[in-house]
This record gives sequence, C-alpha cells and structure tokens, in this order.
Amino acid sequence: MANGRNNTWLIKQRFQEFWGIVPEASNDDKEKMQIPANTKKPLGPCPETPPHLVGPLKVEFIVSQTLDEVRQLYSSSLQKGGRYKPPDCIAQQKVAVIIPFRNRHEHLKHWVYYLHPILMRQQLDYGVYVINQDGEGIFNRAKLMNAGYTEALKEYDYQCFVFSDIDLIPIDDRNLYRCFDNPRHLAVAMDKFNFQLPYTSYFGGVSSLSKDQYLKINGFPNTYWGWGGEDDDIYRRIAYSGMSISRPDLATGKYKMIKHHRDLHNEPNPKNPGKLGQTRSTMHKDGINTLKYTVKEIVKDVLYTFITVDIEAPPS
Ligand code: UD2
Ligand code: MN
Repeated sequence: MANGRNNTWLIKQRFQEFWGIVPEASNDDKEKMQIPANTKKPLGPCPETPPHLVGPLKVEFIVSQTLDEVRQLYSSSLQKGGRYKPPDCIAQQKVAVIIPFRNRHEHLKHWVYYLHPILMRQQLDYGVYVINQDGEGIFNRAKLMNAGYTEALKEYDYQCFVFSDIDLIPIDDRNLYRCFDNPRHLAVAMDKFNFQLPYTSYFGGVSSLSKDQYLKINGFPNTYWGWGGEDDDIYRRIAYSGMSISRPDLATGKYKMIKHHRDLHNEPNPKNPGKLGQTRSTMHKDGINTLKYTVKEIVKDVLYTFITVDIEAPPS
C-alpha cells in the first residue's frame, strides 16, 4: 500500500523521538522519502530544574475514579510497565520507583493518579515497580524493597532508586524524585506528624538512593519482619557508611498519608527495635548480599510493573 511505508516511517520516528533516539534514515528511506540527512537536532539534556513544576498541589482522597479511568488518562503518555521518558530532552536521571505492597489496591490507585503527572513534570526517565508480597506470611517492607531494586535493574540501567510507601502523596511537585549527593529522605513533613519530622534520624516513608549509595550500605536489611525498625536500620547503615542525609525543606517536603489501619500480618514486631544496636555489624551480613526471594509473577500494567515475590516469610 502506498501509505503503508510513510506510516511506518512516521510511527518509527515518533517512537524514536519519544525514547530520545535520534532517528537515522536508511539510504533507502532517504531516497524514497527525499528526507535530507541530519535535519533532526539531537535531543539535549533536560534542564537541571524542570521548567513545568507548579509547586503546591491539591491532593484529596475523597473523589475517586476507577483504576481503568486512571489508565485511560495516562496511557498515551506512558510505556507499558509504568515507564516514561521526557519526549523533548534527555532526562537527568534514570529512576526506578519501588513500592512495597500487599493488598492496598485502593491506595495504589490514588498513588498512580497523583504521582505520574508529577514525575512527568519532573522530566524523569522513570519506571514504577510495585513489589507485591506473595502469601499471608508476615510482611517485610525492607526485603520487598531489596527485591524491587534487583528486579528493576534486570530491566533497565537505573542509576537512582526511590523507595516509597504506597500511601504517601507529595503535595508539592518541587520535591524531586531523584538522587542527590547523599541518600535523600523525601517525606520530611507528613500530615500525620503535623508536617514536622517526628525525630531527627527519621528515614521512613519515601527515600532515594543512587545505586552506589545503596550498594555502599549493602542495601536494606532482610530480617525486619512485621512493622517497625527497618527504617531506623537503614538510617544507621547510611550513618555508619560515612554518608549524611539530604532532605528538602519542610515546605517542599510536605506529604499526605492516606489514612489506614494497621494491616493484617504486619503487627509491630517487638524484636525489631532491639536489633538496631547491632546494625553496625549486621549490615554487612544482612542485605543485598544475602537477599533470597523468588519471582512468582510479573504483570505489565500501563501504569506500573506489578511483581509478585515469595520472600520466604515466616507464617503469621
Ligand atoms: C511507617 C513509615 C514506613 C515504615 C513503617 C514501619 C510513615 C508514613 N511510614 O508507616 O515507612 O517505616 O512505619 O514499618 O510513617 N504495606 C502494604 N501492605 C501491608 C503492609 C504494608 O502494602 O499489608 C506497605 C505499604 O506500601 C505501606 C508500607 O508498607 O505504605 C508501610 O506500612 P504502613 O503504611 O502500614 O506503616 P506506617 O504508615 O506506620
Ligand atoms: Mn502508612
């Protein structure tokens, strides 16, 4: 068909532009379509400060659309698996967003609804990975995040990892979901803590570490089953590795947490706080170097990559 070839060319070009590849016409293409070589300027790097940020955002969890409606809203901007690249510049960083998960589908819907446009405005080359704990055993947030780090890296050359609770929505898009010179704590001002840090060494909620920073601390602990302690262990790993914590200011770092009860099989574990005294030595033998889990299923939704993992949880 006469148009077939033009269409194919156009689609290929659009795709390449989207993914930041400079299209290179084959000799055949050039002749037939009379496209002069090198008319397309290569993409430049995205600016250090994303130009389309809006600052404070209105976030509420009352009005709610179905997940399918959210899919329709964003499907034309996203690639399968919740992947995005700025169409007009080369992103400053390749970022994997890792979300520990089990049975919080309502929260996931709010998270994708609010976060995708923010991450797009931040001009990130990003992917969203929801790491779903298989079975009914005791929950383990930090081990899921280790599995997420590993799985994301199998897919793409990510340099930066943002670890986020499913129920935390930033209310200012200047809070950049990228990596900094030191591990970053992003969720500094949550509504549930009256928009303050609950304590100076708090590292819960949302954080980012570059690949190097993450490897320097041997990743996260795998042994904090149930609620609590794992975030303080991570903080200690960072401090013991000679790094400091980077944070946005309290105005930029505002968050809303979707209200919830404590989940089944994630009860506070009284053994966890006591482990923190040993972090300095245990961090070298409990982390990414000892991680064991099995992937049960990977589902590529347009809004996220949903990875179900068996993390060998003790029965609840
Ligand atoms: C606090 C911290 C959190 C973590 C936790 C202690 C805040 C806002 N966050 O969270 O970072 O340090 O204490 O472990 O203070 N999850 C599920 N399904 C479950 C259980 C947990 O998906 O059944 C995931 C989900 O992403 C959730 C996260 O784990 O947001 C943390 O669990 P939580 O929200 O129950 O704990 P919370 O709010 O006290
Ligand atoms: Mn929570």
